[in-house]
Amino acid sequence: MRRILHMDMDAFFAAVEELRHPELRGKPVVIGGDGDPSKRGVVSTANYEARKYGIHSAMPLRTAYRLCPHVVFLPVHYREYARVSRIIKDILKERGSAMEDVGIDEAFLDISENPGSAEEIAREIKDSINRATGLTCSIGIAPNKLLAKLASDMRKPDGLTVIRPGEVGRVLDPLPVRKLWGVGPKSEGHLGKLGIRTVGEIRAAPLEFLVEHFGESYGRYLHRASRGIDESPLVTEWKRKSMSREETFERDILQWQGIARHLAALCREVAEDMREEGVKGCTVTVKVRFGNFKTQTRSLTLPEPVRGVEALRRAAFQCLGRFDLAGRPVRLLGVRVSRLEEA
Ligand code: TTP
Ligand code: MG
Repeated sequence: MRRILHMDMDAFFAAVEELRHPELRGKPVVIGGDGDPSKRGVVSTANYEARKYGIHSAMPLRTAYRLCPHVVFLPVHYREYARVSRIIKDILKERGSAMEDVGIDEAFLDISENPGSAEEIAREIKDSINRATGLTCSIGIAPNKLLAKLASDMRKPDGLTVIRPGEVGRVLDPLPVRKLWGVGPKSEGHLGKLGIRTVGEIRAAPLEFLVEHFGESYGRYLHRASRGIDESPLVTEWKRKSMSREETFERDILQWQGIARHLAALCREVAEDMREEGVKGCTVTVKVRFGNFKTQTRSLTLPEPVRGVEALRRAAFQCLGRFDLAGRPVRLLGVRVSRLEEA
């Protein structure tokens, strides 16, 4: 049984500013843009005091001011947040578990092999982060990434939530569909028109119905996600890298056949590299540099990771088809596979 931990800092930018300016404690604070609501700009984050007025990330600063004129507005000091973020990530890395670095204030850890109960491990991490930075975070622990991320969001701020395999239905069913990773405002609208507002209602829908309305890949995803099923691996740092080959030609190539031959050869080389490294990857990118040094790329992300030369070549030629090659000599050609995972 896998045990995945998700950590998310509470009101991160605002919390760092409150540390730097203790006089802000207890006041509603908004971080965003130049910190001047009369200028253009959006809210990066609001502390929990300010959220009580309905202020949230991505809202125009002007709107935030209208909702609560006595909010304290501060500009974004990104370098300071990045510095604190590094301290937090180092604490997580020190534990020696595989880590996926998700964003400035978020990470997944695979704690399947760690001794101790989920609660003990989470407490230790929360305490270490708090001692080192003075900040609080929320932690979720569950059998996979999908559920761990949901769990960390359930009791914010300073939360600790464990979802055990037997509780998945009870926890997921009442949640609004938007809480599921991968359900944005568009899908939420589409689901709503079909009378589906909660995760439980997605779960009650037959697979065929979901596939009919959302397509094969996303329909299947919804079917699985609504049951709390997610086998996606952690994307740790080494897996983040890509495998690529490129070739600069002695003479620019104008003939499509020539370009196609070189592209096929590059695909064979990349596929061979991937086989040796034991990896597969979802995103295929083709790079073309033209005779005038103008460089363009076209990418394709596949629902299933590619590994063998055949699948890679098919994807690469789809990318090639999206360049306007007519009458333009090609100087360099490259193929890259990224979003790698273990094969
Ligand atoms: P979040 O973790 O989404 O938000 P948060 O940490 O401020 O609050 P919560 O307690 O709900 O986790 O994002 C982390 C930081 O990323 C946030 O402090 C500011 C920044 N951010 C933006 O700049 N723009 C955005 O739209 C969002 C969502 C976040
Ligand atoms: Mg956060």
